[in-house]
Amino acid sequence: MSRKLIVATAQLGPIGRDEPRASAVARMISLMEQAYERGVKLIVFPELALTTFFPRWMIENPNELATFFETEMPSSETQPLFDAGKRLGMGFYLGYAEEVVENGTRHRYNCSIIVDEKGEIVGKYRKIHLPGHFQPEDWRPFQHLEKRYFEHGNLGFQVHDAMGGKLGMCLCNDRRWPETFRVLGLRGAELVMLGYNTPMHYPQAPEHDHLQDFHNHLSMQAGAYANGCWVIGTAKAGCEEGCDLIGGSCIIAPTGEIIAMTQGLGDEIATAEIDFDRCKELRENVFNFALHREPGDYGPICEGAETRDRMRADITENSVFRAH
Ligand code: ING
Repeated sequence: MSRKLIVATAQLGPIGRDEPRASAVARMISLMEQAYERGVKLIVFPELALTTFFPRWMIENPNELATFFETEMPSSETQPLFDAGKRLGMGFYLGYAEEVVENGTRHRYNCSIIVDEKGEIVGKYRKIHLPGHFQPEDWRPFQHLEKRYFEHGNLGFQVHDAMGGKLGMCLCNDRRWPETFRVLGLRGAELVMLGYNTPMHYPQAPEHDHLQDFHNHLSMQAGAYANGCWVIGTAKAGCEEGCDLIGGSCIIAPTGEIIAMTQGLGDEIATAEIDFDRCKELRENVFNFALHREPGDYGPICEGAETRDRMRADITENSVFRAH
């Protein structure tokens, strides 16, 4: 029995700093209903899909910063999204800022979940590659304070059996690191879902600004091809609070081909039928890991943790997320 599924990338245009979650949720439900008309069973929303991309600002007031985080999922504000999924028989990937208390300590993560067609959360991921910086830097036209507001994700790269396939997740900057897709591929992912908020302007290397769309697709297409998996990447796009974010939300086949893509920078779906069984065309041949990989020669890929830990200790020492 073939394992085909009609899927959608559900791109969102800008979300205002003061836009209520109910507004973002209503916009996502509208995209779900459009997708339903096309027989979609699984839809992928962006990273931080409930709020504006708040790491672009230094937010001094802890009470204001707290307003960008979800302390429960679903909450009364997000429950309508779960209800719509159940009503439409549609699973979804949702990115949001998570606040949890574990052993009496508050932790904050840039997070995503998979919710199945019955409205059950079947997987959670916490962003591992946090880009940007910890201290605000006034030379920048906008900040990128993910290292300040979020902790390094502690759930690893996992694969979840749901919607008839093996589903993996990551978030935004993760897609630029081949290790992300390779770990998910080694764990059998047949579809990797990810959301992103990617500014067109990269302050440290403005000479690359015109390459942001290319690097976006290059990263995801390479990940799909080298691991024989489908990839759905979904943007929060457009000019959000004065910051231009790229679009280019797309569905990519295990061959690396982009088979569907959004055209604009607003709320928009692009859909396609995927077949999980097509992964075999790569995974049983050119990327037959058991037959062709040479892990004995890959040692350096897993070295360097001590340097990272030293740097991270410094960040945690000064962190704002330490419980007050
Ligand atoms: N955003 C960006 C991303 O990785 C970035 C940060 C932009 C890095 C451009 C490099 C170049 O797409 C997030 N949220 O990770």
